[in-house]
Amino acid sequence: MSSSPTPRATPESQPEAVTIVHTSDVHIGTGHRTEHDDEWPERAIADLARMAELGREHGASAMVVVGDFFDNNRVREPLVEATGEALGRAGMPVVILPGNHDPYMPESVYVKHAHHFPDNVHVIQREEGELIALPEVGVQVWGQAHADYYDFNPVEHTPAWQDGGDRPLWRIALAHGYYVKSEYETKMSYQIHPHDLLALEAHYVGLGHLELYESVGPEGTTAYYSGAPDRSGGATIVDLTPSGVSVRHVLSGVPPAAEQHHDGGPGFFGPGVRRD
Ligand SMILES: [Mn+2]
Repeated sequence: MSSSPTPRATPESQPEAVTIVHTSDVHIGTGHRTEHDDEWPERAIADLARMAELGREHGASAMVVVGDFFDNNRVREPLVEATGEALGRAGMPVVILPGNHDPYMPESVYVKHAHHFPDNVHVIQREEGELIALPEVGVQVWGQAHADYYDFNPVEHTPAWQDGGDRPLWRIALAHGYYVKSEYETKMSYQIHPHDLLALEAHYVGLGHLELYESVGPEGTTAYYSGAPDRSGGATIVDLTPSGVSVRHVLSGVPPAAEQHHDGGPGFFGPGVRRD
């Protein structure tokens, strides 16, 4: 649990308290199963349902999924249909940011099978950034979608935040990439630099690509990797309140899968399993 002051908020513009649930790197379409194999058609969809349930248990009124929701853009339609049903059952708005495994492009799952996504789902489509306002929840969500398989800066641009009028909206930024905190990350694709996080002027930055829960970012930001459901065993709960933003990782009770790496993280260059 941590708490930090919200940036640049004045008392009269302070939104009402809202809780959101943050997950990433669900990797639907790997076909991965476990001994928890009442989980038809695969663990990743059961993980998605569990993350939404954790959100509901902790009072979340929206969910964000920060990249690599699908393992690849060739995921077969029955799985997409099952995913859409699970998203519909989330019972809250869900904002999805496409990542490097599931970039938003004409042949992507998000386009080919768009009709399987229920009305509560909002997919960020634009590489240069897109703002999705959810005034019924009290939040606005911005992110830059991966839109091809090339390297890109997922926080190159800055959001044009809405003032929200009568009901101010919390500012949630999403980014799927590697936070650069040492020389090591400067060798990686999709770099996210400290000064770019600050420039977002967000109350909360939800990150994805690394698969363990972690707080990152310079002072003045509140930025977290949520942890992948199957690696971290849970989801990240974000309480946005007038006295500050507090963030914690909560467990679903289903054990994490055996160690494996979809993308980044320790062992990425070692003998660990990659799925792409
Ligand atoms: Mn990734």
